Amino acid sequence: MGGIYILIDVVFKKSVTPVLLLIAIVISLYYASSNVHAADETNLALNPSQTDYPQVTASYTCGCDNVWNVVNGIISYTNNPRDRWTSYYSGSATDWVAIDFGSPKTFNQIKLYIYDDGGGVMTPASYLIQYWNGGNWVGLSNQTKTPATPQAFLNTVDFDKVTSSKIQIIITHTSGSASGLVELEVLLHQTADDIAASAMMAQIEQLPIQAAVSLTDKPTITAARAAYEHLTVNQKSMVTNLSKLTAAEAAIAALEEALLPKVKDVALLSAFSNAAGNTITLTVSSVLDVTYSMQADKFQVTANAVSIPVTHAVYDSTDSNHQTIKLTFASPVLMNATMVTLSSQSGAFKTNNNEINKTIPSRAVITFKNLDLSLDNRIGIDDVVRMIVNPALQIDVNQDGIFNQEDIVMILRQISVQV
Ligand SMILES: [Ca+2]
Ligand SMILES: [Ca+2]
Ligand SMILES: [Ca+2]
Repeated sequence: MGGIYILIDVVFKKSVTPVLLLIAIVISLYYASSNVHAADETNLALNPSQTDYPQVTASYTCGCDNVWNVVNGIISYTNNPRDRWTSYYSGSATDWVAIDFGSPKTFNQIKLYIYDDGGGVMTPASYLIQYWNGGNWVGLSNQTKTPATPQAFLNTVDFDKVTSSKIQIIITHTSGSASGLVELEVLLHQTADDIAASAMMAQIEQLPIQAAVSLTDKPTITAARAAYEHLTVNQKSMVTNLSKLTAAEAAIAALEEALLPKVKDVALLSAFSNAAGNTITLTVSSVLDVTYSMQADKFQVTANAVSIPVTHAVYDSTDSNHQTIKLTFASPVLMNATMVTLSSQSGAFKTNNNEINKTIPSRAVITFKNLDLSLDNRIGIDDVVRMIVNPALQIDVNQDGIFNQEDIVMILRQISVQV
């Protein structure tokens, strides 16, 4: 605290011997050290300029003193400099000194530097501190006065943190004497735990709100959690905005969850085997994720009740819609098959909106032999016409329950590619 003088020769007004001088130095060192605030403890009452806020007033001030002396940052109990407010000649049993901060301030400690000249100005009988709650003057909660009864020099009052724009100190004078104050300090006194908890809360406050969290915030959120876990139990109990951290963590968990593939039904629109009998072409209802490694062993094919191992499952690069899968076999195993079924397990393929197929139960694959109704080893328009006109021959390709234009279009595609 720059600018503070600790001069206590008033205590030793009589002849100051070298021993008393030594005592005076020791005492002044004691008061100097007890007056050191933690770096972040600002005296909220300080106003050496005597203008604007904080503003200090009193019920009465001796004409020889100045009430602004109690907020000037100087602590001098001597006449050099003369630095005090006194109620000398007020004639009242009590007087008050009030500080108006001009705006709400948060504090939990007040220090009174009491002037006592051992004569006309004595340590008060008692003092009462109140804060303005916007409508009334009210007492401070959980006050601890050190010392319990007033004494000359420093008196410290600790209490629960309060936010207020004004305080007043009502002083009851010692009978027959006036009271005096050299300085009044209003502080937000912080313990090491307070400082640790405040730093943690500031770190949490920097986090984005839940709705604004993105995955790039994860390192910041993880760091905040690590810092919180590093606190002691007592420090943790003082962190009042932990819910913001847990909300940010929940947001990260939700974003990461959204990245995981969802298992969804993906409709299989058509399944045709080719004339050569070595390929089944599957068309699915969704656009495929071509970066996903398809799982050939998750497709099961049986031909005339015999299980056929699928050698490869590949994306059909000729399909610009990216909805076609080709299953290939080492030999023309399906060439003459008429009863081919296909099933697949979940995870066989993935769509580009991050959906993995659910298990597809056994369904018929339409073989070359199923379509070559004219038995001439080619699929021609005559085969298709024959199917259209004979309901018994119609194939519901997409298995949606009806045979209609959609099915016919898919069958017509077999003509061009498999003649
Ligand atoms: Ca002062
Ligand atoms: Ca034919
Ligand atoms: Ca259909």
